[in-house]
Order: sequence, then C-alpha cells, then structure tokens
Amino acid sequence: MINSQYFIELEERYGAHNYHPLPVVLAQGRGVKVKDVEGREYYDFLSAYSAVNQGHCHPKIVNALVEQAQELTLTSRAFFNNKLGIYEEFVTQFFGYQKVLPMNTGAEAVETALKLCRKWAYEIKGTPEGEAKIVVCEGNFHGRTTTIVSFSVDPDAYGGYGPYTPGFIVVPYNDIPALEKVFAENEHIAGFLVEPVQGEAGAHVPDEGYLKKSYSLCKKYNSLFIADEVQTGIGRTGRLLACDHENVRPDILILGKALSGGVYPVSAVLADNDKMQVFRPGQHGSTFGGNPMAAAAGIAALEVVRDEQLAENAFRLGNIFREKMNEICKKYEICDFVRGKGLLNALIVNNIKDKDIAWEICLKLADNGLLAKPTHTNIIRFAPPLIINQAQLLECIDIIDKTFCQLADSR
Ligand code: IF1
Repeated sequence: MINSQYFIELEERYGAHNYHPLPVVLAQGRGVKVKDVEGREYYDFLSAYSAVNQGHCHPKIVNALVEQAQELTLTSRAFFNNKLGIYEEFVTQFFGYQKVLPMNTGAEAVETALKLCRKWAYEIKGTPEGEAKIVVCEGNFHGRTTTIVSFSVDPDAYGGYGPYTPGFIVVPYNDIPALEKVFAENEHIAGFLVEPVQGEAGAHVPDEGYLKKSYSLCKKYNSLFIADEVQTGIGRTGRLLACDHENVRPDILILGKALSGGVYPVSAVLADNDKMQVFRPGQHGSTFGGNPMAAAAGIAALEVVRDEQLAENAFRLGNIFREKMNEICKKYEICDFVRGKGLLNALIVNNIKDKDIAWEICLKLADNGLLAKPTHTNIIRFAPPLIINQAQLLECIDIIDKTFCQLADSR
C-alpha cells in the first residue's frame, strides 16, 4: 500500500538530507487546513513559514495563476510582457513606493536590496569604492545565499560555507545604544538591514520604538533603513507591514512569501527613484523575475489581503491567541510564555531536562490535528493562515491545551 512511509522513504533515499521534517506527508490543502495521504486533517499553524497567509489554494489566486498559465508563462526580461507593467503599477501603489524590482525568492530579494544599498552608497552617497558597510542584527535570518549566510550568527546556517563576504557589521537586536555606537564608530555605513520581528529567533518582537529610533539613526548618518518583511509583511503581524506599527517607511522594502499566497515564488524590492535609479540595464536581474505568472499571482494575492481584511483579522485574533495561550501557560509547567505580534507567535517551552521537548510537543500536536514546527529546541512557532476565523482559532487553542494536558499526564 502506498502510505506516508512510502513517500518519506523516497525522500530519504533520493533527496539531500538538508531538512528534518515532521513525519507527516501532506497531499492537499484548503484554507486553514491540510490533509495527509492517509486522509487525516490538520490545522496548518505554520502556513509554509507565512507564505500562505491567504490560506491554501485560495480560489481567486489559483484561478489567476491557471488562467495566466494558459496564455503566457515566461518571456524573460529580454522582451516586455503585458502583465508585468500592470503588476508593477499595482504593487508600487499598494505599498506606496515609486519603483519595484521583481525577483523570485526571499533570498534573491535580500541580495537585491544589499546590492541596491551598496550601489547607492557608491553612486549617490559618495562612499569610496569598496568601503560600504551594512549593519545587520544578531539572530537574523535573511535566507541562504553565500553572502547572506556570511552575516548569520547561526553556525548551522554559515558553518562550512566560507570564505565569507565581507562588509557586514553585526549588532545585538533590539539594542539602540549598540546601534548608535556602531554608527558613531564606523565610517561608511550604507544601510541597516533588519527584520521588524525576528522570525527564526522565535517571533522576537523588539521594544516599541526600536524601529522608529533605528530609522532615525539611519537618517542621521545618511544610511538606508532596509526592512526585511519577507515573513512579517503582507498582514502577518496585524498591519500590512510590521513597520506600519511604528509608522516607519523603510527606504528599501523587501517582500516575498505571501506576495503570491504560496502558489509561486514571487519576491520584490521596493524603493523610490532616487535609489532604484542606480540599477541600469544589464546590472541586475533574473530569468524568472517579473514573469507573467508571478505578476498575475501577485495582484490576486494582494487583492485577497485587502478585500478579506487579513491584516485586521490577524491583529484581532492575534490578541485573543496570546491572551488565551498565556492562560494555558499558567496551567502547565512545560510552557513558559507566548510572545509575538498579530498571528506571528511563538511558545517558549521550559526544557531544563529534555532537550527535544519542542519536537515532542509538535509530534503530539500533529496527532491531535495541528501542525506546528519547532524553532531551536525550546520554541514552537504558531502562525496559521490569516483567513482563520475566531471559532477555528478557539478550536486550535483547545487542541493545544489538550495536548499539554496529555503531556503533563504522561510525565
Ligand atoms: C528555510 C526560518 C522562517 C525569512 C526572512 C528572507 C527569507 C526568509 C525574514 C528567505 C525565509 C524561511 C525559509 C525556510 C525557513 C524559514 C524561516 F525559520 F528559517 F527563519 F520562515 F522563519 N527573509 N524564511 O524568514 O526567503 O529565500 O526562503 O524565499 O527552510 O530556509 P526564501
């Protein structure tokens, strides 16, 4: 019989072992739920790392993709196509920027932003050639290219991949005095790259005012404030952008993941003309970036976020989730507390004795019909699709409560 084990063994045998997935083999997704090959249903509390904010297989987005697939899929940027310009007008107006540069994955968009920042420093700011520095944060996750892992502080991410790209300065996250010191002590800082909420670090929300103050420091030193909103953007934290919580408008905005609702790799870098003008023909690009499929999916995905008021829903349900979860945390010794913003949340687990406790909890959650993924050994991320309604969320909170109750009994 062809069951989960069959597909798991195929991946084991023929795929590189660069992942360690939960032993669940998914075959279908609709809205907030997914189904495995045995027909068991689960609430999806990962949302493909926030790529399916609009829910699995949203009909409007899937239709846009399918219709476009039957007309024209790819031209490359050697020619114009009749979808890209329309998408570019839509996405720049949606986020309030003069220009967009379309790419595919989040990492490519981050790379694009780094190149844009450096080139701006040399051509506009007047930084001497080769001297531009970009400040990044401890605990960062911006993707997996050689340059991006060069400034990661996670040995799993960077180990064994040297020599590393120079030109980056790492500062502690959520630490304005440290950032101020770096600006004061280093010449030629071209930009500051930051996640408004750190995802990989387990929904680490900085103090209120951190984004605003770091933005002001950038202005003081004529540097660019670069927001990586690949994970936090597009409604996830309860506003369209996480930077909106502090009314900060990044000089460079990086988007990915939910920009397509998870149906296609679509990423983007947004900035105004005074920066984007540094890219001239032949100086940056990609075969797939800005293709008609991506353009069609991107427009539909953003329309869903707007029309279904997903940011508003994430804001309201996020508050309910943290309140109820922190009540649950009081009942069980193994749960410490829940933190996050909107529907990007994480449970911090007490794991004094058992180092795989977060993994064990996720296995039990899956048995009870809810999929979540540990980050590190003691943090579990909870990030359902933003289309989830209150009744569904309360049902999920019951599943989590029940799971901790079972774990407490078995210990
Ligand atoms: C993996 C984490 C999430 C991102 C931010 C850029 C990218 C990501 C803020 C790159 C990607 C992912 C990719 C995924 C695991 C994951 C992740 F745990 F590692 F940190 F979501 F929380 N900026 N995040 O979060 O985008 O190139 O992947 O499209 O397995 O690497 P990408």
